[in-house]
Amino acid sequence: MTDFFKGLTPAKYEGPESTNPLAFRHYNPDEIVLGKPMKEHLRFAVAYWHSFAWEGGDPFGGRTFDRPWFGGDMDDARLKADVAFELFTLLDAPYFCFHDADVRPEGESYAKSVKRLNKLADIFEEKIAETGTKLLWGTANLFSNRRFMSGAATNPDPDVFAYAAATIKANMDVTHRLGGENYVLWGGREGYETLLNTRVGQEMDQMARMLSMVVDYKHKIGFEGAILIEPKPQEPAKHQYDYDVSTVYGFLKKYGLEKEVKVNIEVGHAILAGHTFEHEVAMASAHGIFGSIDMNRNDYQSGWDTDQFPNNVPEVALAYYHILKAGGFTTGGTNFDSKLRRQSIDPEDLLHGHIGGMDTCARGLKAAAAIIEDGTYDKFLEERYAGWNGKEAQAMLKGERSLEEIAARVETDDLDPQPRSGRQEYLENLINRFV
Ligand code: XUL
Ligand code: CO
Repeated sequence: MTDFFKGLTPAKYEGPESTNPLAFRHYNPDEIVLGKPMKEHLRFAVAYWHSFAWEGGDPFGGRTFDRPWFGGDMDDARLKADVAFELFTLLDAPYFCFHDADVRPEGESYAKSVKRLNKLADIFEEKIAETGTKLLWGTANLFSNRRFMSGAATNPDPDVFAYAAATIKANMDVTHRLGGENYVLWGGREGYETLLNTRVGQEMDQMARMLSMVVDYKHKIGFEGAILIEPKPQEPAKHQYDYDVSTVYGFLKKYGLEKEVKVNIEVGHAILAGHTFEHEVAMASAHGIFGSIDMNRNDYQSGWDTDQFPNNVPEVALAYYHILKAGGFTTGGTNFDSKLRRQSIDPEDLLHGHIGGMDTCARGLKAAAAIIEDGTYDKFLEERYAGWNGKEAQAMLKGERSLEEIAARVETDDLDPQPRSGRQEYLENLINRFV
């Protein structure tokens, strides 16, 4: 044990009446919701980068956090790993996620960086066995180092493409070795700052080539997890190719990868793309590519990706409603891609952030389950589309009628469809009964 979380004890479920700020009031891991324990629905993960690697800087000021591992050598990396697994244990978090750059100091060469990554993976292997916390997903950081400033897969320099490919390989190997359940690709630099210096067609071909190699390699090494793309419209690049879920789907379809790759959807990224989070989940489900979620929230006034812990139950409830309707998570889970505010400098703040986030998600999940169990809402939707069950409607949908045939029927039957209320206010009131 380190003394980082000195005096803090594992968070326990104490029920909604508890006034203990370090207890769960809604997340009760073993409570059965729609036939299975809450923890199996939610599959929480802690993100290494925000909680252990981020130093609390902003564009106007540097480090505000004072962490004993910020020296950045291999001993510090080991200490960071010790503290990370202590937090997972205090929260009883079933999963964690990391980038290579979060866990190991960069080496002077590719080979040295990989060697260090593998050292950390040895440590993780032991800790996973010891604590039972598992790896939800691994990923490569292909955006912080200056070599990636003009992109990784989409870089105009093929040597950078090669370096990125090698880095992804190393991270897939480690993710596979650690029993990771997914491998994520988020392309913060896969886009452009100005079209003046960019060939978008060529860059998208490069990106698809990289993704195809990732899929091939996954099969070659027998990695059974899902390959996930994480959409985001911009930030850090001014425009990113993985703009939103539907853009990613079109990209996958164009390059024949739509059966191989799914999406990891992040709340804040959905907002930046001008959508709601539930919109992105619903679209992924409709396209058949729903994989996992990065849970957080954006500040609605700021216009950038603030990665705050979630605390809006009605929003989270609608997202979990769509996740449940999509069949729930299989390999995916709820990863807290959420960070403390830079003034929240105490170790205890890491607990407040995660406990509040886990409770918010638990309330959202329970509300979503209650909406489904009640059935009124699903029945409304069923009835709204019931006309499509008719014989002629089905024939139109299946492509058994041409435009001329339909035109003839409209004329013969003298069709005169009457508008029906969409009942938005009724539905908003209905949903409010559960949140
Ligand atoms: C950045 C972001 C990343 C990915 C993993 O906005 O969300 O942390 O989740 O690279
Ligand atoms: Co994310």
